[in-house]
Amino acid sequence: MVVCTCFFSLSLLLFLAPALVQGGSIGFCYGRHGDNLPSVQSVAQLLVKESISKLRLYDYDATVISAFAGTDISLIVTIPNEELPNFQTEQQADNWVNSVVLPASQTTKIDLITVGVEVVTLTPQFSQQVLPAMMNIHTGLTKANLASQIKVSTANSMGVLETSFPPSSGAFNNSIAASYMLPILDYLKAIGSFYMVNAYPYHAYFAESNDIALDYALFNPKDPVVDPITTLSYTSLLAAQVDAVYFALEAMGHSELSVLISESGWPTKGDTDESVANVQNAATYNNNLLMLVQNNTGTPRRPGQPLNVYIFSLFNEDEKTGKESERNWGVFNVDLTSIYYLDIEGSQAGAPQSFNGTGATWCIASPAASNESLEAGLNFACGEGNADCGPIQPGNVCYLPNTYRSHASWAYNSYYQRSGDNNAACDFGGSAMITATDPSYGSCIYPADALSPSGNVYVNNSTRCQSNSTKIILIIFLLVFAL
Ligand SMILES: *[C@@H]1O[C@H](CO)[C@@H](O)[C@H](O)[C@H]1NC(C)=O
Ligand SMILES: *[C@@H]1O[C@H](CO)[C@@H](O)[C@H](O)[C@H]1NC(C)=O
Ligand SMILES: *[C@@H]1O[C@H](CO)[C@@H](O)[C@H](O)[C@H]1NC(C)=O
Ligand SMILES: *[C@@H]1O[C@H](CO)[C@@H](O)[C@H](O)[C@H]1NC(C)=O
Ligand SMILES: *[C@@H]1O[C@H](CO)[C@@H](O)[C@H](O)[C@H]1NC(C)=O
Ligand SMILES: *[C@@H]1O[C@H](CO)[C@@H](O)[C@H](O)[C@H]1NC(C)=O
Ligand SMILES: CC(=O)N[C@H]1CO[C@H](CO)[C@@H](O)[C@@H]1O
Repeated sequence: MVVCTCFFSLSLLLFLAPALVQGGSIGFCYGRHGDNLPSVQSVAQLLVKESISKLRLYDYDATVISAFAGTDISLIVTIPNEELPNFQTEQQADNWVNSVVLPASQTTKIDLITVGVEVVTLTPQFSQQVLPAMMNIHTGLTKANLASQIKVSTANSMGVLETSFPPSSGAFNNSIAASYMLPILDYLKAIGSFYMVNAYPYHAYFAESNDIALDYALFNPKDPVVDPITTLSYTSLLAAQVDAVYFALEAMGHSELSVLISESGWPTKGDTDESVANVQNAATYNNNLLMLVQNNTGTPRRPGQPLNVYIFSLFNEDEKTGKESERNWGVFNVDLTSIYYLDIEGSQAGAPQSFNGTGATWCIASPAASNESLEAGLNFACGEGNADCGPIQPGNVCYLPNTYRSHASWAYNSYYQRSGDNNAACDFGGSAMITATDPSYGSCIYPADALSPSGNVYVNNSTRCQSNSTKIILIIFLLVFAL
């Protein structure tokens, strides 16, 4: 059938795409404030399996670092804020470099050392110790011949900006601009390092939900926000935040610095006043964030400049305090299955170009599930689960491909939709996962939940192929661009 042909050629093209799109990188943050977290060794295996090659640690624990020895995973390690006083002399920093970094660097890739995290906003009492510690550590790395491979920086929150909207008004808080920020920026320039920012559209949206559209926070470009001064058009709050930082850097005479997004993400669960913290929005945000990186579009102020992003976070952290959302930023369950589908390699054939956060969710077989668990889940769903398993019977529209994964996905989704999208109904012994990507293919149209906007999900044949053609134009564009 015509429909099928256009989909198959589409997938072939999409598989080529990731290799052509180069520049930006995607990593994960590995927060460990949990009492139920998997072993570091199994985390290393998970990253290898998921082709995740960058990881940000929040300390410099030697046993954690060594779990990544011999892998292609490169690490960011961190000097925690309260340890900054221990790095105030060259001798102290040399000792640390020689006892921690140098031995680890023989077997483990280390990219960068973060000297304090959000120090001015979280622990201002240590502010004056950040730059001396950065200098001493960089000097120690130089003596150990490691300075060319390991950069040194410090991570800031968006809170160091006095203004961030419109992006062109981006400026550092006056009370720290000259005294704190400028000397650090001068030093970052001198050593060729990045400006690191933890950027959370979730927090900005949560603080100002009257003024910020959820679609905009989730990268859905329906109503772009135009900067009245530059007339640059923003389709996402994250891009606006990053550009506000670029404008602030420019205002300090540091347009040469590159921004590294050292944290960003979206929580899957929150308190009752945090209803936008849910699996659907988290899947939407993070998949669109990945697409922004893979698209290589950069930001309006820095078009085409590769974005390097660390997604916060690998796991939920049950020992964190504060609002419910604080404990629920994870992408993976502690049993290492995914909480939701994340297109880490950008190879997802047939995915919509942009997820709509207020749109639908589906339940499908987890890529990690064994045939045995899928068979058991399938038998349950089609048996006592009462799922609609007609379409996967021989000769019917969803019979092919005749695999456990494909049949289980259909049956799981049917069961999930009939349960009214209850997250608990998408489990099947851990062999199932929720996704915000429509799993439909050809004439096999997966039903979606009641939340889904009509036309977006229950598409008929002609609308499916319209979306193919836009996708193909995108791919052709990327091919031309790559040449
Ligand atoms: C700027 O920093 C000062 C001192 O830390 C703080 O009191 C003030 O609220 C900050 N201003 C903004 C707009 O964040
Ligand atoms: C996303 O879906 C919601 C709910 O149907 C709709 O109101 C909104 O316009 C959609 N956004 C985009 C960008 O399509
Ligand atoms: C990626 O690029 C496509 C085509 O330019 C665009 O439609 C889509 O919105 C972009 N997605 C993101 C998240 O930037
Ligand atoms: C799982 O089953 C599919 C057929 O449904 C088969 O192609 C595949 O090889 C099986 N995988 C394993 C690991 O046995
Ligand atoms: C299919 O979608 C097109 C475009 O939205 C619409 O004009 C047409 O009536 C639809 N056909 C059916 C059978 O629903
Ligand atoms: C798609 O087209 C095929 C062949 O024309 C038809 O059998 C099928 O019912 C259509 N599916 C939908 C969802 O309209
Ligand atoms: C660009 C492209 O090949 N689009 C195709 C998508 O599917 C429709 C319906 O089969 C075709 O007519 C288009 O040519």
